[in-house]
Amino acid sequence: MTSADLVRTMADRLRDTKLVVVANRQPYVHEKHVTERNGFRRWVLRQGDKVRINWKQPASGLVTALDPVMRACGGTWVAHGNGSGDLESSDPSGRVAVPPDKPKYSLRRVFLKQQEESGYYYGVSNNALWPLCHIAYARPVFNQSDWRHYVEVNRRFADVVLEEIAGTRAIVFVQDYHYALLPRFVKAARPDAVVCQFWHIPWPNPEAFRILPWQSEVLDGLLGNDLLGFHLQYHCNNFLETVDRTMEARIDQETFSVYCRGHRTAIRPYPISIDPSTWNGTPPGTAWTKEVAATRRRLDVGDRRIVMGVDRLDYTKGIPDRLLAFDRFLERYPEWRNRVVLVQVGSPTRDRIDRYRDLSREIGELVEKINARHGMPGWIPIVYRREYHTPKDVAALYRSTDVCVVSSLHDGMNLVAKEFVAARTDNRGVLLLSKFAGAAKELSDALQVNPFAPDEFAETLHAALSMGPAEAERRMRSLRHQVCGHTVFDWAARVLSDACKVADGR
Ligand code: GDG
Repeated sequence: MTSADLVRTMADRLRDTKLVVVANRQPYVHEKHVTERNGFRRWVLRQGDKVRINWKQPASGLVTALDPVMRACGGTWVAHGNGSGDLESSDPSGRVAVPPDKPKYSLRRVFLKQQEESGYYYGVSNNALWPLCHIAYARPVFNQSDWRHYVEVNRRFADVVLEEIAGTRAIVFVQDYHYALLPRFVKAARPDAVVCQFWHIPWPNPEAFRILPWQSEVLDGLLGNDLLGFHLQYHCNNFLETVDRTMEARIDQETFSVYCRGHRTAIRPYPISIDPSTWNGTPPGTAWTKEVAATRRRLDVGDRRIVMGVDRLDYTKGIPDRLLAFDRFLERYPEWRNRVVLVQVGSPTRDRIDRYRDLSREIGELVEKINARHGMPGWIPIVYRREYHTPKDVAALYRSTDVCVVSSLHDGMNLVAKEFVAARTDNRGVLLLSKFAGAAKELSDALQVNPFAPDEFAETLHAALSMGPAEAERRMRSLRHQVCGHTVFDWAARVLSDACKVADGR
């Protein structure tokens, strides 16, 4: 399904219903840049300085998935305004039309105090719920003061949603673990509104979940939804089992529903995807060849083979495991020395949390160590770029690489795997994919690997680099068939159609 198909499918159904998306992440961030008279950049303003406000799209799977949907359907996206130029670029109530260069929908920014952001976003969301839901052996941190901010911020966002849907039929589509309590708050004030939520990360088994001090509050909040979606049936099963063990609720295994306090919540799998048309713009031919040549020159890799990873610098993505596997691969297969380069693109993220800073340090040290161990004059085995890349650069990297490695220790879905496949209109390139990424379920023609097992990982790298062109092409064709046939618009149409069915039943 394309964006136009989604508009056709949903426009009629949503005609008299307002769509409101709630997500921590905003789809467009405005940043202030201060330029001194002599052209240098500074952050403290002085007289005579020029302030420019630029906007960009943040690196996020969620934004990648939902912005095309909102551009297609219209409505309002409620999000945390965290950019240095957000306040100035919004109206007094925090609204701004987006995309800024071609407005299609409204962004309503909620501005938070530093302690609120600290407790709700860094504390509960990313230092408690994120490690709790990912089995990546990082211990969750639970602070009562963070929890108080989480409750307050959920309440603030719920109030803004209620303002946005006042006097109108509405479908409220809540994103992720930052808003486990909001559905109940909205539902209590507006029982007629359809509230649905998509949980973009895995749901753990009940044993892992039961250490959460606020488990009843979180589950009660989520059961305020009419519809709750996860990427995989497996995550839905974990959720139902968790509710069964924790709450006074009736589980209907036939319809995958929970009945609690007289309200029904349907639990459904909706594997998320991407918009292939944003990745397959360059057809094989002259432009492609030029782009690849320019990318190779920029990376200074000569004519060596490229193995590549593109990730947010998150400990669930298995980046150190990938580097260690590459180290072992070079040790075992010295014939590949000077013939291959691992390009690792790491976009900094959540760097106010110690564990993320530690990870960044660990990756930097590992890269240095491995390069020192194997490198030789004229060959640096690992090229590490710790910075945000533009979407155009990411696409060029996908097209230039021989092997794309996604080695998540645990991942709800993983969109990089799907983007890489979508970008390969030449039907070349090999995808090496962790068994523990949700995407592994659909992308069975990828070479699958257990990232916790360095020997197996090193062997799979060797298999990927040694794969013959016919087999690589057969696999890539099949992967492309899967990804291009199940787009983010199919995902959105399925969730929103199910939400509309709930609305029709009212
Ligand atoms: C969650 C779940 C689920 C990365 N670096 C740059 C950049 N990226 C983009 C990639 C991709 C996205 O970020 C990352 O996708 P993931 O799927 O790995 O997402 P998470 O952020 O962990 O998100 C995940 C997803 O939600 C959707 O439900 O798949 O399992 O954890 O789009 O391209 N983009 C740009 N520059 C970078 O440097 N432009």
